[in-house]
Amino acid sequence: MNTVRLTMAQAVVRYMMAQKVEIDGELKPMFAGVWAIFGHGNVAGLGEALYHVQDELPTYRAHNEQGMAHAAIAYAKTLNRRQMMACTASAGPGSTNMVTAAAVAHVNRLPVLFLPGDTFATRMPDPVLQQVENFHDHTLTSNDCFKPVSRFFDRITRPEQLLTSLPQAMRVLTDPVECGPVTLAMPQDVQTMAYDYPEHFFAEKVHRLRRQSPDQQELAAAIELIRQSRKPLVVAGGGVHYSGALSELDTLVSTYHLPVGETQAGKGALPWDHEQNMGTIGVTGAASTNALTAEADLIIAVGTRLGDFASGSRAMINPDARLLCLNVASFDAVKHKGQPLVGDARLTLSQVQWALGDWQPDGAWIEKAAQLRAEWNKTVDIATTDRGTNLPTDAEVVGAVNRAAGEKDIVVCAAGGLPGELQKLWRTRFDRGYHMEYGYSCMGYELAGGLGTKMAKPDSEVFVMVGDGSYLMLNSEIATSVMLGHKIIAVVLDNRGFGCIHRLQQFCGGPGFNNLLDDCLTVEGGAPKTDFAAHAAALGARAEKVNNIEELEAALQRAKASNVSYVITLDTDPLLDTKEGGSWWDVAVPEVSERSEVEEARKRYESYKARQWQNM
Ligand SMILES: Cc1ncc(C[n+]2csc(CCOP(=O)(O)OP(=O)(O)O)c2C)c(N)n1
Ligand SMILES: [Mg+2]
Repeated sequence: MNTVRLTMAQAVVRYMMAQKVEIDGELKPMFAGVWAIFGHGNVAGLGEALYHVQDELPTYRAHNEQGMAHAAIAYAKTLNRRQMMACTASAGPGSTNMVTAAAVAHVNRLPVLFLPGDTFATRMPDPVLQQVENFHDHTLTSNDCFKPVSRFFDRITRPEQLLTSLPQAMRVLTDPVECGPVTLAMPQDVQTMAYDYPEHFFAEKVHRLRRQSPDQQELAAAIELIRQSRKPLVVAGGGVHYSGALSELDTLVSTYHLPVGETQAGKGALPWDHEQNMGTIGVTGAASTNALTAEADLIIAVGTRLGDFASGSRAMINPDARLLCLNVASFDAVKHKGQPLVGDARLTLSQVQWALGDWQPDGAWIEKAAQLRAEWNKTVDIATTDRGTNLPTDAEVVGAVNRAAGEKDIVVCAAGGLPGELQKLWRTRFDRGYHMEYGYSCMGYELAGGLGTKMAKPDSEVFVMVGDGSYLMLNSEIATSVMLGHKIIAVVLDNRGFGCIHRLQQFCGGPGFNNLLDDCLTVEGGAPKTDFAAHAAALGARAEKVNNIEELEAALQRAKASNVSYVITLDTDPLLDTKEGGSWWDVAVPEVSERSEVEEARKRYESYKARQWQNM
């Protein structure tokens, strides 16, 4: 057998470069690049290996490990999980900085290859700098924190273990059911150890999306269920995108006049103005879709995890409704009181289409849906119109950014009040035009996620909408976007605090406490006013502050003309959000309190819990 003598780190890199993906008949590299922040845990091993292959597999230097992993996650999401990136960090803090990002990837089912440096396998120099030294278990290192948030975890303690570990890693990264983060912990000494690897291990490997056909019995039962329905509603989740089932969904819902509600991850599955698109569903959903959800006799959930935001914490769904769960993962297909239909969305939707024959929902249901949809579209028009005040609402800002966005442009967001406003109000005809990380809703995803999105779609303008809280939590990848020349446009909505949590606190009967900066412990005179424009400019971006929506519209044009990342900041109202649409969200309220407001909130809470119980 022909062999090649490589270090373990060199072998990992060479294997990564051999992985290809076929997209629309074209072969592309599976790994578009490696994000790296070096330290003693990876600079000599992986660092040396990456240095020699820069032309083929670029290494990107970031400023924060969590941020770079957010960029990798956003890249994979934008490309529907078909291409991805790896992230390597030094042993200890560099690597544990990526644990939160691994959780983001895990909950959103997005592939990232994490290569954290690890302490010496030989343990000869122990304890090394940044080794946590677990007192009771010597096999534990800080990288064990990745275990609960990785779909596959291994620690490579001998170079030949790659021969069996890397194929498993690739299986998980490319499998539509298992897909998620993979962590291969890399002890720094083992990274540098040489081994005679068989040449064939590095032969080009082409990955193609595995499409699972539905089981014919499950399909027959599903068809039966649909044929019995008079008032059906389809829920489109992220799985519709990942399966590339857009046109199959369109054909099915157009043929049978099925109203569709989109989840946060599903938004964009149909163009916003498609006749069957009722708007979004759930806690931050459209009034139209939510009214239909409360009345539908059948919910056909396609490719969704059915999280609380989609189901209105279960209190919104008609308790007498049946639920059909079409999902590639049986894990998701059995949720709620669902009847499972396990299979790839694209294949299964077209098989459902063929089998339904001449069935149609009730005419009155179709009419009702059309009417509710028209009403909701008017509501959105009004909410996003500039009212000319000096302290605009998030909704007015969403309107301005949406008007500035072209057909192929993308909005990116993750946490705060904005995800709710955007889910209700943002309009796109581009299937990947709405990029919301609302599985983990991780503050600090936004700016770094915008960078990864831009790297995946360089021809699209990427608008990052971010609150002052999220901006201050993680903004360092603005500097990376400038350094790499991947331009993002960020709009910072400064309402001087955690506006959405303040509103939630009030809804739960609490007084303003520790959310808005004015309600926090500060020095006399209050918290300093952050100059976001000056901050972004200091990181190398172009930046300006505007005072109202009119000025924002003009600034957005300057931002579009810029070839460098551009940050626009404006003061916004912390108290006002869009009241129309939406539904209850289960956030537990204290059973006893000295505050009468809390007791009232508890009573309201219990009434919703009773409704939720009907759907358990
Ligand atoms: C990492 C992280 N920490 C805490 C939270 C809980 N949380 C959700 S939104 C929010 C406030 C966000 O503030 P900002 O970005 O200013 O948006 P706003 O609520 O003002 O719209 C907090 C603390 C979170 N989602 N992520
Ligand atoms: Mg805020």
